[in-house]
Amino acid sequence: RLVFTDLDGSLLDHHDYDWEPARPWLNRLAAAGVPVIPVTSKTRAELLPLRRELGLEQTPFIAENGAIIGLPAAWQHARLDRDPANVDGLRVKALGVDIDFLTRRLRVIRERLQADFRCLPDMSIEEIVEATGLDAPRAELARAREGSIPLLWHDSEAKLDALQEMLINDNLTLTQGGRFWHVMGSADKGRAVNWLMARFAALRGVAPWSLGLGDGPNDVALLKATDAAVLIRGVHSHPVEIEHPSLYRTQTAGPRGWAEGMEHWLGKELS
Ligand code: 2M8
Ligand code: MG
Ligand code: MG
Repeated sequence: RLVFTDLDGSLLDHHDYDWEPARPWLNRLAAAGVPVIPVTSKTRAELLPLRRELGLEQTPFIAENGAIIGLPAAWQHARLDRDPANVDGLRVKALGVDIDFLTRRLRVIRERLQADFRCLPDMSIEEIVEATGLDAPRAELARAREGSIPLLWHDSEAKLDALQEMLINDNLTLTQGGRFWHVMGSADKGRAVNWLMARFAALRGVAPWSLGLGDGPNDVALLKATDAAVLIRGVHSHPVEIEHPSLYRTQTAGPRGWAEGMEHWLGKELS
């Protein structure tokens, strides 16, 4: 069994990033040996302290909306991973495109569209703190992008459609997070989840049973990739549209909804 989970607005509260209500379930899953795999818009740099805090250092992670995958030692494969591991023992896979390419493309698109939007790497620490409620050190880590660029959109719907059209034409992807729009290569959370399930199968010889949890439009691909899914009540203005044969919608939001979804799918089994 594998649990794939979004962070912001799901395991972590949308406003203050608290995860206390999910703690008992994280402990239960750890005791049962069920890996909890973060699947997030956050950067690898943001995940390093967070994984420590959440007790998820032994599990892989998916960062930057599916552009980056991090594999701890137990998830590395002698034949499939040929590049050397990082100093921290992690192996990092990039499924998207080079960040410099993305930066350049967005610059050109801004010129052509004359659109008003602000890219997170161009924002000051104060602006990021103001927009997200992160503290300054965490805001700094959010700026360390490797495969995706979050942006705040200040222009019309029509121009947003035009942006999307230009991105698709360049084989790039646009997806919506809690506060930002995110631009990346042809990566998404679902592809990265499938990649990790294939890795699990390569290591263990069996496909895993998987549970996915998320709250936003950028989690639809993640939820669709898993056997059972939890759509956590969000703070989003428009409802998330998804069809899934085994979907549970929570009554509560954030980490409370996360625990509610866990109880629904695994409550009996891990009692
Ligand atoms: C951004 O991601 C969230 C995901 O829902 C958003 O779009 O609102 C990213 O910049 C991420 O790196 C950062 O940690 C997060 C903080 O709220 O915002
Ligand atoms: Mg979210
Ligand atoms: Mg997210």
